[in-house]
Amino acid sequence: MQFNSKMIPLVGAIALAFAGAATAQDQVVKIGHVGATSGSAAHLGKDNENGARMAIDELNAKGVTIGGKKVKFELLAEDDAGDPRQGTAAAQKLVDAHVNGVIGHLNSGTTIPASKIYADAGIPQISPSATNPKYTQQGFKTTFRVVANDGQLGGTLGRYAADQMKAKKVAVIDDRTAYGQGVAQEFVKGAKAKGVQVVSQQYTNDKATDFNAILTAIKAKNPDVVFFGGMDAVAGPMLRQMKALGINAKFMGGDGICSQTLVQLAGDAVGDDRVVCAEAGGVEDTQKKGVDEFRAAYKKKFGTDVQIYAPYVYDAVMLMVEAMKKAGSAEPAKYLPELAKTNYNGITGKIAFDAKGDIKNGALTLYTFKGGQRVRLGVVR
Ligand code: ABU
Repeated sequence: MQFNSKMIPLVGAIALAFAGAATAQDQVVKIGHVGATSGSAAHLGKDNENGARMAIDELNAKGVTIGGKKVKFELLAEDDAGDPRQGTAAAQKLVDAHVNGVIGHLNSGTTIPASKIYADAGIPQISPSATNPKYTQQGFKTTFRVVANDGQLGGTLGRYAADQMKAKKVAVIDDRTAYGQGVAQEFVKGAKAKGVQVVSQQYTNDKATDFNAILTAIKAKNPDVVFFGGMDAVAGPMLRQMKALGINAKFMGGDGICSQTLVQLAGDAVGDDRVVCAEAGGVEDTQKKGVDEFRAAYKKKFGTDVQIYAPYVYDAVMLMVEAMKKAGSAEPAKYLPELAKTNYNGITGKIAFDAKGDIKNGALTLYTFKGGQRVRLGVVR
């Protein structure tokens, strides 16, 4: 058969069809991702998953060689709905699929039980958002985290309430999840150490919508600040109900409430400078340009804004692949020692791990909301 110019569109179409696919010689490296992509935290789970997809697509477009072989990355994305049982089922599914590494899960309540499954299988896991300290305190060699933990989050917010917001009396609510309970406890410790009085401690759950009883009890104590350990899906309606009850206290929470979505959920009850929250990563002025570029590229690709942790997920994938490149292998046992020695300059900053797998010198970024926008107050270490 003679090649002629009429065949060019056909050749082009075939080339395009194969451009993103692995060739017979390519080594396939499977990266698992797990987050709650259904349920009330679906916007956050999807945000994390999109961060992983950004990294994987970029790596495949650029072309990566590991141990002399061209590699094609595949993202195996699972939904755990924020439920611990579904979290362990998703983890087992990824282990059975022989993933080379896992990024996730979104929630502490799923990340912690899943981490035993990955550890038993020797598969490295990097959490980009689960902040409960227990995750990295279990003695597993496979657990890593690229954000600060609840000790830093809650403690810093407790001290901030005393020092900057001049709070004398605080009320505390948590949603009884591993994250909500943990961050609230740390807030209490931080605030009490500064002489702040905890006038009311109340409990809800991560699916609750009616807070009338607990807010009425809190109103009677007239706190300066209400701290909520939980997620934005619950914090939004809670803020609305605080407003309806005439509770004018400031409102604080950890990273789980620190999304732009809080504004949609709370409406004008979010107020100006009323809410203070913290993201468990510190984007310094010098990194802001890189993160802003990431946000713009993310919006172009997915048609939506970054919620909270997509940039951290992106960095987690990239540093995992760097460890594979350094080891010359994507085999978990071979690249795990390189992962533990990570010294990576990501878009979210410098990432190195301590002996437990937590980020060294972890930082927080404090935010408030003004005019319906999340506004950065500063980075705290
Ligand atoms: N860190 C807030 C959201 C995820 C979690 O730790 O449960």
